[in-house]
Amino acid sequence: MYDIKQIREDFPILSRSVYGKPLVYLDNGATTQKPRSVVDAIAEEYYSVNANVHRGVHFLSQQATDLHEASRERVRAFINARSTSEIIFTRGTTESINLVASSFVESQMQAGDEVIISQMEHHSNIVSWQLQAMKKGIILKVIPINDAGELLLDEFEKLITPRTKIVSVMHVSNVLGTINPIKQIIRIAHSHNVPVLIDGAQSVPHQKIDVQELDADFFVFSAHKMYGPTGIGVLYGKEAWLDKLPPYQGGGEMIQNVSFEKTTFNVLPFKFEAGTPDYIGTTAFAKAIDYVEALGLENIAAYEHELLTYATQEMKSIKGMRIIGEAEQKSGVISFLVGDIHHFDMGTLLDRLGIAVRTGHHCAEPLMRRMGIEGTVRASFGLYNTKEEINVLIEGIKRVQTMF
Ligand code: 7TS
Repeated sequence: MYDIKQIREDFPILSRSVYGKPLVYLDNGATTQKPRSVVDAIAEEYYSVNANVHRGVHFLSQQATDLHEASRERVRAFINARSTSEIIFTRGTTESINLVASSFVESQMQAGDEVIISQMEHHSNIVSWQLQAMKKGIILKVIPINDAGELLLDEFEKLITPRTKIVSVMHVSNVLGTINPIKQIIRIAHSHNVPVLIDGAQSVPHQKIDVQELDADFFVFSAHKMYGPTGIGVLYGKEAWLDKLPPYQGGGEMIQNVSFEKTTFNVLPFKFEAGTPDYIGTTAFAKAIDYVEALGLENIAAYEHELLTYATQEMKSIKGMRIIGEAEQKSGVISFLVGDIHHFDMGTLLDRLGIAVRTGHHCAEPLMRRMGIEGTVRASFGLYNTKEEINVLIEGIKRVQTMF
């Protein structure tokens, strides 16, 4: 049962007001709010368990380690990875991509080799590769999109050459809402023996992910966009690939034996986890997974789709409305511009009405250039949003319009 009233009560922040108006939080693409169970887990572990993990014989350290490793198992089951060796905890999507880009380019690529990304990528999936490309003379190729904001798959296949070593694309666009056909992309890339990294930052909170069914080689996401804590993310990688990649950072936890002459590295997943991990964060992250799984990702997806359909229909009735991103397969993200009202003005005035939306280029400047705009206003939905809130947004947009 999708009891929206109960759900909203689980998120204390949703009942606060902003400028004397009830908060309407529509910036879930940037980060989601946290249910009580997630926040409580953080306090409880600090109050009653806290100790560093993987290194103590004492009781608390064992208990903290058990909680931390149970969270890894929780993540494994959540995305249906084969083994916990394939689940690396990172600081977030950005760090996960940087890890793969750094270790993959270093060990698997030569000058003149190619990486394929897409026109709609978040800067984290552009700049991470660019930084490595500059060092080694790697070429970045870009899958183009159509005006609706969909990847051109025929063009994608044409970009693949014998020098293509990896494809790195987002699952769901944080700007357009487009759900990319990643299963097809992975199939095409694999038919040329090219591995694929999927940036799942905007998909994991909204649909069921099965990394084995997708056959993704790497899959990355952030806890904070799925009702979990900040500072925790995941790099899933197939064991065969992770075994081939060198460590990303050096330090404690990631070693087996160290001498000044030679150091041997720890087994997976610890080889990629240098230093004290955010073991409190991972416990809270597991609670966030419990939360979305209790509701059911299929139910969340269906509910959010209903919100998207309703909001799209209502927004289209506004004069001068231009929706950026009209892909057939779309997630709960609506980017828009109204008449010649600047996105920043629209966002600022909506904020005064208690409505939190994001404005700007959304860390996707190349996409903005492709769409011929500087930025958008973006409303992005989460599992706790309501049609009433969408009505407030629509009325808000109309009110802003009358001011211009
Ligand atoms: N990839 C995608 C598709 C994203 O949407 C984001 C963040 C990231 C990567 C980076 O995630 P992080 O957790 O490492 O920061 N996107 C947004 C957004 O749309 N508004 O604020 C952050």
